[in-house]
Amino acid sequence: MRKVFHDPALQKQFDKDGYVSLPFISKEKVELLKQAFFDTLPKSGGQLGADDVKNGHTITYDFTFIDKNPEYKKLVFDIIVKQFEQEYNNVLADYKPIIANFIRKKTDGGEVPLHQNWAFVEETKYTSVSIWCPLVDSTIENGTLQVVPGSHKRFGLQRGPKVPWELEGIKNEIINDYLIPLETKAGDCVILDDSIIHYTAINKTPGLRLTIQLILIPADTYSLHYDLKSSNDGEVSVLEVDHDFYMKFNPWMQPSNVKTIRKEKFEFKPMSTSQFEARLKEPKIDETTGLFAKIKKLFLTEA
Ligand SMILES: O=C(O)CCC(=O)C(=O)O
Repeated sequence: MRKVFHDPALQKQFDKDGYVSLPFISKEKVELLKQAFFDTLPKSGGQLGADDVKNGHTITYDFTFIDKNPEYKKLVFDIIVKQFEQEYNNVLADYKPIIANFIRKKTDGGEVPLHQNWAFVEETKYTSVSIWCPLVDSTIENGTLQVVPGSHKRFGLQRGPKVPWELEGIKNEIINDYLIPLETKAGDCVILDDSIIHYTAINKTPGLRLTIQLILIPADTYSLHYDLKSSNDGEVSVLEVDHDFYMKFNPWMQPSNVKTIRKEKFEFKPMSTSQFEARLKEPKIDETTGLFAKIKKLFLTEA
């Protein structure tokens, strides 16, 4: 498995839990980025809303990614990468950024439903990460990040905007019984495996709750995107995409002009809570494939 961190201690903790928390940017950068969020807002094209998306569901979250103006998305990406670059190069083992978000929760709003981030790389060999860095102290009251520790690389391996999620039916049970909140000071960060199960609640405070998410992939691999045309197809397309694709793309759009790497069989198998519980204790997908797993298996058989 390709490593994520320079530091073996961070790598070990990340392999076990699916995330690590650490100090990240200076107070000056926190202020600069907060200012940049408000300064650039006039260039925003507005968020996609219920009228723009097919199923008409209300969108409860406010992410740069679903802004209508690709130029604004690019601007935000450049600003965030410029401020984060030195810090992530110090910590991550040769990673490149592909998507950047400001995420804002206004008072009494901003819930981000329980989810795993999309798959961005071949996850049996590589790991994509999100650097989640709040620009104000992030607390349980204002809707901090909550994760299911150890849930990375175990669930929903074919993840994309239109692919149904095997845990959809047990979301409430997971929210009630398995999450732990990661209260995080402004400028500190959580680096998470994009396959970890996570959630953020509404902001119950009068104050602003503003955070950054920067998604990065190993510099030596391509970025992929899982696309499902229709749920009765029985297969998903794995597309090769890049940073530029994501600047123009939104979750309700049909991808076009992109290379198909392969098609994979897709079977929707909703999980029960007991299956979920059992899967949490089983090996991760990167422990069950590849040479490393074969060697481990050999040792186990011979022991
Ligand atoms: O900060 C939030 O509210 C959502 C964060 C999130 O879902 C992510 O970074 O993937």
